Amino acid sequence: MAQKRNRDWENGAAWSLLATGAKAARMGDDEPKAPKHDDDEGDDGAGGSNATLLEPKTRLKKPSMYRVLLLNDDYTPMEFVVRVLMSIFKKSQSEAEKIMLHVHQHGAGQCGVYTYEVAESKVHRVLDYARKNNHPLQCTMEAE
Ligand code: TYC
Repeated sequence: MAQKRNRDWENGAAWSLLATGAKAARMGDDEPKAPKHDDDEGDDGAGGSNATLLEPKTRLKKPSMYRVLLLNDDYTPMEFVVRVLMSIFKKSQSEAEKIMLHVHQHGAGQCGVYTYEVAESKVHRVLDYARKNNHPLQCTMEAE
């Protein structure tokens, strides 16, 4: 096995990617440590049989997530909003109708949760599509 993934988002632990041979990642061990050598003293580095030159260890941060919201207005047709939800947010017809009605009744509603760039792109696509079709539909994003 070339790599071992340790996914523990729910537990608040670091998201880590370890190369084989690295010392085991321990829960809650978030701070990078200096590479540990088995023989720190007295070795010339030229041929220790089990010397570890590097312990490759890449620690990845859990990405911040953003919810994309649709806002209600009095003019955008319901069918148009459903089409937006299906085409841009990949909702089924029934999910799209449910979200559209929620927005219609409550003033705003969540279309999905994405990383920053994906959320931003979806907001732009909604606004462009609405503007091209002369609808005042508004869409925004906020940190989760
Ligand atoms: N309120 C709109 C209407 O009655 C429908 C609508 C729903 C508009 C959701 C925008 O995000 C929206 N035609």
